[in-house]
Amino acid sequence: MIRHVDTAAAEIFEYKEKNPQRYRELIEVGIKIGFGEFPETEGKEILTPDQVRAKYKPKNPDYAALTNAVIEGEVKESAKLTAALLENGTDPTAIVVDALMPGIQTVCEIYDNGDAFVPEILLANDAMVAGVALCQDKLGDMPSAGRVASLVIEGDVHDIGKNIVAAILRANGFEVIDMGRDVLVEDVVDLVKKEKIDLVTGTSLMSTTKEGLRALSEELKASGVPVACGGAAVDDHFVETFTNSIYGKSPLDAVKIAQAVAAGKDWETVRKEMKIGKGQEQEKVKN
Ligand code: B12
Repeated sequence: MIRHVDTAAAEIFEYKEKNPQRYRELIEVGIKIGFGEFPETEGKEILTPDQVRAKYKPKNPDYAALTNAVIEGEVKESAKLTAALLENGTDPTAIVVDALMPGIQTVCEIYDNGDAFVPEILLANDAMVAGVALCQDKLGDMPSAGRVASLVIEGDVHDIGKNIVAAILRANGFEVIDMGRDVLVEDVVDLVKKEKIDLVTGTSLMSTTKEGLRALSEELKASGVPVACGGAAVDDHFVETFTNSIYGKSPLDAVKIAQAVAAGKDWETVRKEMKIGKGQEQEKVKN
């Protein structure tokens, strides 16, 4: 017996063969509509894998070679090239931000465009993590700049970005308690009660899970521990709809927020400072 769903699936696969670009756009729209968003897709350009590679390729050839090792998921090569850069005295944070991160960003965007598969992301992640681990080892024991708990919010398994944020915070002297992914608000509240924590960083990549960051921030308000919120599903407009929260876009924003909070500033002051910082950057771009 042929059911409606089989017919629909056959048509979808036929469409995928005939017009792969439009197929990808429709899948993306379908997912967003499923999450309650109705995006405008007209005119959105989808880059080819080579164009995505070119977009993220670092100018420095040594960095570019390491980025490429991450893209190809070559764990040993990534470790070898990272070790060589460290031996030359390259700053570990620069290696993570300017060489390892562009690799994973390339693969994720190619995957998002429908031109790569999940195993490729996971291999690239392994290659990135091999490099990040060496950068962290190089830093060794440093006096603690403060204590941060990092997590991906309940219902969300996307932890690649959270791992980068944790690595960059560590590279900048913060002690990071990595709580992992799909983390319950109550578990964070418990941790904050037991341990001395200066800041919590929360990540959400899905529209369905981002509300968890609101719950987390407001639950933690009484403890005086603010939440830095980031990840592709959130922006400053959303984060400013609740208290005890500061929006950050990049891992280096997480460092700025952690430094300000560890210096004793409250979440409202830090939120304002982050906005002013962003305003100045935009002015620079305009000039
Ligand atoms: C990789 C990936 C996966 C992998 C995740 C592997 C892993 N271990 O993380 C796998 C294949 C498992 C996966 C599964 C799913 N995925 Co997925 N996935 C992606 C993808 C392609 C890339 C995400 C990523 O890692 N980006 C790279 C990292 C480095 O970026 P990032 O996380 O944003 O982090 C950066 C910044 O945001 C920032 N940052 C991050 N956290 C924080 C915190 C603070 C405090 C600060 C300051 C900064 C900061 O720093 C990072 C470095 O720059 C995205 C599409 C995309 N291009 O974003 C979809 C995407 C997130 N996935 C999506 C979906 C729908 C799913 C699934 C539901 C699919 C399914 N039907 O099964 C499942 C989710 C299951 C679940 N319950 O979570 C959707 C979400 C749609 C939405 N808006 O809600 C997306 C957007 C794809 C799409 N276009 O539809 N996915």
